[in-house]
Amino acid sequence: MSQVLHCGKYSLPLDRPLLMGVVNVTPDSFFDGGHSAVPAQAVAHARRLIDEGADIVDVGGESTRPGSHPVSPEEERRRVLPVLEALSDCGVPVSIDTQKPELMREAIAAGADMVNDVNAFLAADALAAVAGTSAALCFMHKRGDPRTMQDHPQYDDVVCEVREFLAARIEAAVQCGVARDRIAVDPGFGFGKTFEHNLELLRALGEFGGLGVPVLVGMSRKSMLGRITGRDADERVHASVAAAIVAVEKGARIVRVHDVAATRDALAVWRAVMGHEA
Ligand code: HH2
Repeated sequence: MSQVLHCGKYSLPLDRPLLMGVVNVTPDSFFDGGHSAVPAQAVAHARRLIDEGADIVDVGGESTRPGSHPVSPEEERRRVLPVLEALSDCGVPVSIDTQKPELMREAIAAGADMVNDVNAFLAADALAAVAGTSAALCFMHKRGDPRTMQDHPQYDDVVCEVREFLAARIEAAVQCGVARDRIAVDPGFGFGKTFEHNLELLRALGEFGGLGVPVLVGMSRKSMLGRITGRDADERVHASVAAAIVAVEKGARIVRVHDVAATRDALAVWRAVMGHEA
């Protein structure tokens, strides 16, 4: 695997776990909906996460929580473009979390360094929108769409099926001219998976290392952690930090989190114990 992830204007070293801080410019995200719904609030939140140690900030204008409804392209654009423009000089790569090819293009023109697509660039034109740029691509696995994805998801072998899907998406990107050192993959915790599927994927995360690109994991505040702890999303910080550490221990190179400061401190302890420099 490459030792760096090429990400627009940046090259991110992969020899230590990277923190991707979540910035949801939405009224309805499952945890932080409404906290940063106005662009100025979202920019301030992103800058706070960067001060806390975020290596990447991931800006999204459409909730993908189970049961959510899609937003129009105009509305998504209105939410995120001013935020991306304001963050273009923020000092860390800015990622756009979108499934819409047109917005991918506009976001990159506005300064985005990475495109994080929970639909794995399956929309017509999505790969073409990003391939010819220098932006990094994160391919996430999901089954179904947010409205129905948690209605009895079924797999014969969830680990094998998710891994093969991601391997095929990497090859599709490479065929379009995307260098492997611009690619990250994500098993997509909570996206068309039962609680048991999520745990199976986490236990087997090491098997995704063979894909040859960095693995990104997002479990922060998600309902699988509520199921384990019995706590609501606003009380899941400790569980989220624990999940991030387990993911890194199992080989994740990037963790997508709402709580950057807490996760950064926990990762610093983990790195010290593992004999890495602080
Ligand atoms: N999870 C969410 C959104 N984007 N992207 C990747 N690569 N991996 C994830 O696990 C992932 C993601 C959902 O979390 P959040 O953005 O906090 O909530 P919402 O979709 O309700 O805005």
